[in-house]
Amino acid sequence: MADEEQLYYVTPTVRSGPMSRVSGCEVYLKLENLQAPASFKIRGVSNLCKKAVRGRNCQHLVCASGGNAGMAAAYAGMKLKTPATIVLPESTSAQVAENLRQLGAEVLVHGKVFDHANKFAMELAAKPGAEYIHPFDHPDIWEGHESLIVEAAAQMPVKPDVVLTSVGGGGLLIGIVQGMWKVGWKDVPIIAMETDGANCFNAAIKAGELVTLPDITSVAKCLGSLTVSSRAFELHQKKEHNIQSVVIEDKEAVSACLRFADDHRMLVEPACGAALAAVYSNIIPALQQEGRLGKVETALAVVCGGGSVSLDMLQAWKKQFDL
Ligand code: PLV
Repeated sequence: MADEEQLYYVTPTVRSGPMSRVSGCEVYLKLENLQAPASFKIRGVSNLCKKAVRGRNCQHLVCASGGNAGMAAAYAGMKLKTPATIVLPESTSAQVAENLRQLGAEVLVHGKVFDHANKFAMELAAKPGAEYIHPFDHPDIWEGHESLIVEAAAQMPVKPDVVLTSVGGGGLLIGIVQGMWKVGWKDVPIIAMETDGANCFNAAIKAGELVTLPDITSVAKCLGSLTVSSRAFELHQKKEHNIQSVVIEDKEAVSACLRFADDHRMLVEPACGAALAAVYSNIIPALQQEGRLGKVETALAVVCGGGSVSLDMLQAWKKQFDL
C-alpha cells in the first residue's frame, strides 16, 4: 500500500557520462541532493519522526545535527505539525540555522562539535512528550535509509559491482547495507569514504575497537561525528558485508564537489564530495591494485547531498586548497 504520508521523494538514478569517462566504468548516481531538505537524511529521519508522532504521541521533536539531519527533522516536524528543536554545534553555518528557522524550527547552538550538541539535545528530550531524534544511530533511521537502495535497484538497468558512499556517524552506511540485503546485493562491495579529520569509522577499524576522535578538523563537518555507530563498526568487524574503508584529504573532497558542479551543474557539500571522490580520485583502480576490490563494470554512487553548501563556500575552499 502506498504510504500516504511519505515525506521523501523517490529520487532519480541517472547515468553520469562525465564520471563514467573518468572511471572507465558505468557510473550511476542516486540523486539524494534533490530531496526537499537537500539530503538523504529525510528518509531515515522522517521514518523515526512519523513513528514518534503517530505511534507514540510525541509532541516535540528534538534533534542534534551537523546540519542535514536537522534540516530533515525540521521539515518532518513542519509536515507532521509538531514543533522541532534542533541543536547545532558552533561549526554549523549561520545560513543553516536561518534555513532551519524558515522551516519553523527552534534553533539552539551548543558545543564545538556534533557530539557536544548531541549530549545537550538528549538532555532536552528527557522532558515529557518530547522525543529525541538521533541523526544516525537508531534502527528506524537505518530502516528509512534502506529505501534509497530499494529505489535504485528498481531504477538501474543492471546490478552494480560496487556502491560508493560517505560515512559520518554510519547511519547511511547501515541503511545502505540493509537495503542491499533486501534487494539481493549482499555480494556487492561498498567503498565507505571519509575525510581525514572526520575519520571515526576508519580509526575504529584500525584500532580494532570504537574510538573517539579528539576533534573534527575536516571541512566536511557533516561527517563530523567523533565516534561511529557501533552497528556500523560491527558490520565491518564481523565481516557481515564487504565494506572497504578509505580516507581522503579535504582537498580531494572539495575538488570532487567542484568537478561535480562542472560535470552536473549541481552543488553538493564536502560530506558528499567524499563519496564522489571515490570516482574523481581514482579510488576504484587503487583498491583493485591493492587486491581489495574485484572487477567493476558498473558503480552506484550515492549523491547524499547537503543543505549547507553555497557557491561562496565552495569558492573559498577552492582558494584555501589551491584548486
Ligand atoms: N550528517 C549528520 C551528522 O553530522 C547530520 O547531522 O546532518 N552526507 C551528508 C550530506 C550528511 O549530512 C551526513 C550526515 C552524511 C553524509 C553521513 O551520514 P551518516 O552520519 O549517517 O554516516 C555529524
